[in-house]
Amino acid sequence: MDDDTIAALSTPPGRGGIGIVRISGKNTITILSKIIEKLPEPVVPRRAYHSFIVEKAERIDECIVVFYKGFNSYTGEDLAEISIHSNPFIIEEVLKLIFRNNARSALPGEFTYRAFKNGKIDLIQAESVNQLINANSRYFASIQFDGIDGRLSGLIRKLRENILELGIRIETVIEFEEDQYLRKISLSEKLDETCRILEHILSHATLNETLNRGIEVVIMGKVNVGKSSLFNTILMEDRAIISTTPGTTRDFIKEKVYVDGFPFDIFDIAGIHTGATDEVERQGIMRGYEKVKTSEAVIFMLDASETLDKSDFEIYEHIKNKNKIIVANKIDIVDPVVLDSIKSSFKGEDIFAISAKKNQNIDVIFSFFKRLAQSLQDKQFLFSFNQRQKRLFQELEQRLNHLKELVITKRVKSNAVYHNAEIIAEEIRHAFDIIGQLTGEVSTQEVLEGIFAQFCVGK
Ligand SMILES: Nc1nc2c(ncn2[C@@H]2O[C@H](COP(=O)(O)OP(=O)(O)O)[C@@H](O)[C@H]2O)c(=O)[nH]1
Ligand SMILES: [Mg+2]
Repeated sequence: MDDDTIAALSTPPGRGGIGIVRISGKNTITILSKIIEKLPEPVVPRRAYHSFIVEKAERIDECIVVFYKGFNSYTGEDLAEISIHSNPFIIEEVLKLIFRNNARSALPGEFTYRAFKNGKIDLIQAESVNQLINANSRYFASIQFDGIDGRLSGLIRKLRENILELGIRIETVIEFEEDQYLRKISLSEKLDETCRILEHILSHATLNETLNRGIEVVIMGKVNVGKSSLFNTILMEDRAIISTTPGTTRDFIKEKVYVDGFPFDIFDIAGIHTGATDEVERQGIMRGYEKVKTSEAVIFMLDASETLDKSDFEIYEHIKNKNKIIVANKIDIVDPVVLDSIKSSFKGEDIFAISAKKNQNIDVIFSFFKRLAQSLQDKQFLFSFNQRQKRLFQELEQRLNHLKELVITKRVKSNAVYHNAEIIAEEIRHAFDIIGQLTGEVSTQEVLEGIFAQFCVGK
């Protein structure tokens, strides 16, 4: 099946200036000779040829054809990219014509899968291709691009070399148990170095969902302070129900906004007041606190038109250690004395006066969002993991920590030979196996299929 010649539309389906159809496999050149009106013989790789797609001497569309000779192509095999007009009917006709000439439709991710199979890229890079295509922000896309570029793969190769070296050393110990020379063999330095590489990777990595899904910000405050009004002002639409009856928003509503190209998930939660007797509302409040725990930041809202009460302080206790902005709402109707008293009640905190209803000073919220995005960027995440990679890296960390214990604590001082060498060797083999799973060297067909099935067709 991996021998089949495959074809698919590689640009998004729909109408547009250009659609690119990709063909990959050993029949590529024969197919081109059959469906392209005139192509020189031989076709020069990487040259753009202007011609026409023809079937039985009838022209279907004008095209530009570029041929790539394997191994110097994306997939590593002979590959052609045919640019035609992007119209669903033309594309269907051209694809059917290709399929009639000894090719079949590519499966999701099959082009990238072949690139992986043919050693053009490793699994980490292949996964980055998919994550780049699906990236939701410019920033996230750039991290993925680095993944394709192989920066993470390079470090993993280093880990692999180190672990391999550790393996060789311990196998030597096992093999030549009696030898004097063994006194010189040490694992701890190499192991420390390996741990440092892993630590570097982990400390510069983020789980891509956080940044890609959205930076979560919860609007927090007791009932009727104007949370839903602010939520709507931020979104510039009437999504939340605004009401003068306390406790309208019973659970929470979430919406996405983009600030500086970063996705933010804004949560409008149930109003909070300590005297909430209504069971449903109480649950909403509890869920609000739960949401705050896992969120990136909080907008804590006070009502500047009224004096503070114990609910405000209770909420403050919950959120004071979070990344936050405090806003005093309703400045359009405020008594300046109240605003001053609010400020003096939260000494050391910046309090921004806004009006959610009259859209006054809302800029402070967006500046806050920008600062948040900036602070995330400043953390300089170099890599991003998907769930599969995260699980494997965690497992590797555990294995290496265990190895450290085995190597350091169990070593008998007087005897340089590791008396627990067999266990150490076993643990090193496990670590090595994890590396193989990361790069795809030891992945089963099932695992690979699962990964590439997440791609779209044509990639
Ligand atoms: N004057 C004034 N009223 C506001 C402002 N923001 C909200 N309100 C009013 O306060 C009441 C409660 O607002 P709402 O957004 O539902 O509060 P929530 O319970 O915190 O979600 C409504 O009557 C709003 O019109 C504001 O900036 N100025
Ligand atoms: Mg509300």
